Amino acid sequence: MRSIEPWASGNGAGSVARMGTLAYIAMGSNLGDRGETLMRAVKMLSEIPGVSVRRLSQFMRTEPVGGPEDQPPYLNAAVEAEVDLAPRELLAALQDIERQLGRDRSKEKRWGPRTCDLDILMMGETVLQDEPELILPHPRMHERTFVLEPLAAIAPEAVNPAS
Ligand code: A4P
Ligand code: MG
Repeated sequence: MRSIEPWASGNGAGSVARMGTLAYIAMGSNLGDRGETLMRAVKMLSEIPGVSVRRLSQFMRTEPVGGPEDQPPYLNAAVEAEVDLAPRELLAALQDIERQLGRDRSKEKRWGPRTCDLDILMMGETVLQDEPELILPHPRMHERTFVLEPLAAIAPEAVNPAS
C-alpha cells in the first residue's frame, strides 16, 4: 500500500505558494438531457474556487458497461483542470456538483443509470490506495474505453503515476 500526498508537507504559514496540480476528471451521464447535464457540470467545475478548467473532450456516446441491462447509452467526456485543492476537497466539490445536478446515490444500483458521475482519474503524481472513499489513480480507468478515449483525446501525454 502506498499513500503519497505531495501537499501534506509545506502547507504551513509562510510556505511557498504552490502551483496548481493537473487533474483529470471523467464525466458520465445516462439519464435526462445528458449533453445539458455535462455542459452544466463543466461550468460548475470551472466556478469552483481553486479549479481552472483547461481542456474538455468531445462528448462521446458510449454503450453502458456493467450494471443493470437495458439502461440508456451514456455521454462520456474528460476534463483537464489545474487544481489548487487537496484531492479530498476536489472529490467533495465534485460530489456536490453531482447532487446539484440531481444525483441521489441512495436510489442507485451499482453502475446503474445516473444523471451525472464525476470521477477523479488522476491528480498530479498522487497515489492513494488506502481508503475506498478516494483511490487515485482511479482503479478501473485503464480497463474502461469510455474513460480512455476521451482522456486520450485531451491528454495523450498524460501518464498514470501508478503504472
Ligand atoms: N471513489 C473512490 N475513488 C474515487 C475517485 N478517484 N473518484 C469512491 C471518484 N470517486 C471515487 O462512486 C463510488 C465511490 O467511489 C464513492 O463513494 C467515492 O467516494 P460513485 O460515483 O457512487 O459510483 P461510480 O462512479 O459508478 O463507481 P465506480 O466504481 O468508480 O464506477 P466506474 O468504474 O466509474 O463505473 N458505462 C459507460 N458507457 N459510461 C460510464 O460512464 N460508468 C460506470 C461506472 C459503469 N458503466 C459505464 C459508465
Ligand atoms: Mg463516480
